[in-house]
Amino acid sequence: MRKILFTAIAAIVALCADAQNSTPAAELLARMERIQWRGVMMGHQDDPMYGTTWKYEAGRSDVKDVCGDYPAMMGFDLGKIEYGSERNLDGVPFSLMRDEIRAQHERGGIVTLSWHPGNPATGGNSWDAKGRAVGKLLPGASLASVCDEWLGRVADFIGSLKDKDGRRIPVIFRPWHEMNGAWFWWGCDSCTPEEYRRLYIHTHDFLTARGLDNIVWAYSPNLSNGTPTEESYLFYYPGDRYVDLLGTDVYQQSADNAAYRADVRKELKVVTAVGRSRGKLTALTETGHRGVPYERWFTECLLPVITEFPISYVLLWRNAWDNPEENFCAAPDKAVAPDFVKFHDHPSTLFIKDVAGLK
Ligand code: BMA
Repeated sequence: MRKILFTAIAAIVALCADAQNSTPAAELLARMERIQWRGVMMGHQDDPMYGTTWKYEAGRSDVKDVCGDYPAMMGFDLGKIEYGSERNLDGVPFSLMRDEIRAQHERGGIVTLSWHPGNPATGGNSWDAKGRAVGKLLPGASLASVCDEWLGRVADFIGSLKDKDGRRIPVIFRPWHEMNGAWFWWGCDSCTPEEYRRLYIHTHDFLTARGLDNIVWAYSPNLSNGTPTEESYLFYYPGDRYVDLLGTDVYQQSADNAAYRADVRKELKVVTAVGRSRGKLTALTETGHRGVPYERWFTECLLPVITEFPISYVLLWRNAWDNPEENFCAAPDKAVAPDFVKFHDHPSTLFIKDVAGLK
C-alpha cells in the first residue's frame, strides 16, 4: 500500500514538474538554476563569429583557441534586424547567427540576445538619444506601427531558432538594456520610467502573443551612479511577470582594478539581494576592460568578484576583428591569455565542457 502511495505521489510530482517545465524557456530557467549550484558560466559576445585576428571561420573561437573549451554562454546582437537587414550592426549575417545559435545549443551551451536597434524617431543609431522615441512607440502613439513592425522582425528571428527536431531553442533576451544611462534612445534622458516600463511590457506581450515560448526575459541596467539600493535598481523594472533574470552591466573604466572590483561588488550585492527576494536568476550581463591591459585581469579582477555572489553567468563583451581597441576577452595573441587559462581551470568557472552534461 505504502509503495503504491509513494509511486502515485512520485508520478504526480513528475507530472507537475513536466507541466511547469513544458516550454523551452521554462526548461532553460530550471536548467540554469541547477547549473548555478556548480559555478558561474562564462560567456562571450559574438564568440564564434570573429576574434581579434580573424572573422567567420567555422568552428573557431578566441576562447577555444586560448583554453581548448568554448564558452558556456554566447551572446549575439539583433541590431538592424528591425530594418529587415541581412546583417547586424557589426556586419554579422543573421543566417550565420541562427546557425551558430543552433551549434551552441547542440553542444550544450546557452545563448543570450541583446538588441541595439536604430532610433525610429530620428533615423539615427541606438546612441542617438534624441527624439523622445520611446513615448512615440507605445500603443496608440505616432510610431506604434513601426514598433510592431520591428518587434515582428525580432519575433520572426527568435521564432526561427529551432533544433534538429524542430523544437524551439530557448534564448535569454535582454532588450532595452542600460536604460539608466543616457547614451541610448531608450535611456534615462529620453523617456520617463513609466514610458520605459510600458515599452518593455509591450515588447514582452507582443512576442508572447506571437506564441514564442522560448524567451527568458532579462532586465539589465548599467552600473549606477553612487551606491545602488534595491529601490534604485528597480526604478525602471517592468514587474515580476515580465522578467526572469536580473542583470547588471559593469565595465572597468580606468586602470584602477580595485575600483572595478568595488563597482561590481556594489551592483551584484543589490542584484543578488533583489534576485533572492523575488526568486529570480541573476547575472553580470556585460563586463570587461577594453583591451584587457592588465595581464592578470581575469584571475585578479573578475574571478574574485564573480565567485563572491550566487550569479548564473558573466558575459564578456566582443573581440572586434575590425576595431583593435574594441576587445574585452582573451585571445591567443594577447598578454592576458595565460591568465585566462587559469580562469578557465578554476573550479568555479563553467565552460562548455562543464555544462554540456548538466541538462
Ligand atoms: C557596443 C560596441 C559597438 C557595437 C555594439 C553592438 O558596445 O561594441 O562597437 O556595435 O556594442 O555589438
